[in-house]
Amino acid sequence: MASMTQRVFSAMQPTSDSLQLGNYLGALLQWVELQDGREAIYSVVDLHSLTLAPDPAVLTRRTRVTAAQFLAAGVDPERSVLFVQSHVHEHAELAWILSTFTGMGEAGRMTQFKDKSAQVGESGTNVGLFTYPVLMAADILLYDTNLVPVGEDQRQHLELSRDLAQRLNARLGEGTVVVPEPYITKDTGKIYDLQEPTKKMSKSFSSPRGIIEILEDPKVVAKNIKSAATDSDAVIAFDPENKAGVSNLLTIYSALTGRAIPDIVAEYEGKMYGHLKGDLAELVVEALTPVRERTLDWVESPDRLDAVLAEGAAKASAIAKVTLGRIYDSVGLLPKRG
Ligand code: AQP
Repeated sequence: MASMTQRVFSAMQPTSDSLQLGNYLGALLQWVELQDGREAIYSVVDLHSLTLAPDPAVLTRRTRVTAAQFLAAGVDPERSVLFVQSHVHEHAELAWILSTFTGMGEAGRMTQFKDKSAQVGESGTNVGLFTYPVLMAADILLYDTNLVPVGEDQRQHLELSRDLAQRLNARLGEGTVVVPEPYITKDTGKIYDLQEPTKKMSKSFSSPRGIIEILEDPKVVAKNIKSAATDSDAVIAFDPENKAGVSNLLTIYSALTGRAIPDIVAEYEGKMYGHLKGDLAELVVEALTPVRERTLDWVESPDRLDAVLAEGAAKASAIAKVTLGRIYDSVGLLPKRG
């Protein structure tokens, strides 16, 4: 059953040619940190990304480049399992079982479905987009996961995963699955769009000037930070409600330097927004440049990258097979002989 060491699971979709700063600060840095002393399993969830109807060749390319960015940011294949979701068929199978435990009403309350379906319109809204959180619950429960490091936008989906785990245990017997806990950082759990600082930064939905992409040309990164939307009262203060733009910049500054926000505010007292933006642009470029360079190295060695993913899929499959078998038995599916 559940392993003695705490198990961590998280994933990202290959929905862009580059991850964005929110993915990096809100999730990826925690993935790297949680590798210490725990059993970490990370995935590129390509099945999820099919909900946005990607071009097939683009999806293949993005799957590799997403995995490359995980490695470049510090996911260590010697210590963690890194794999592509579609390489482990148990994810789709468990999602079916979990969908029979999910109420229509509770799935319909997911705010990300409402947001994404509004963004893609009626013609782009498919059933997969609606059942997305059920597949996400399957991703997590398959690995007897204790801890799930994600950004704030995934909190509601994680609640559903917990509810489903508790429901399975209540109906099928305690210990059928492990109930996962969210791991969401308070400060960087939500990094905002630079042009619309009340919306989260997003790979698929932010505008080119609202986003910081990890793999972007450093000149564009700097330009986007320097032209970030701020208010007109020209006072550097942390006040997310009334000064969303500058507060977002201060959050990023603090995350990259490890310095407390009041400290940074004190340093910039009486200075112009331009000062803060110029310094932050340098900090962001400095932090992202090595990640970009290491990603390009991995992308240039697709065989090496595919070998890491193949090894990860074999390790993930070995765990997933056992969990799914246990759940199949619990729900009463007739065991296959021979
Ligand atoms: N702006 C953000 N601030 C902090 N964390 C964030 N995450 C995403 N945006 C921010 C976290 O990064 C991981 C990415 O998960 P995903 O690829 O499944 O997609 P998502 O949550 O929907 O993120 P995106 O970047 O907005 O992707 P698209 O555009 O494809 O929907 C998660 O842990 C998420 O919380």
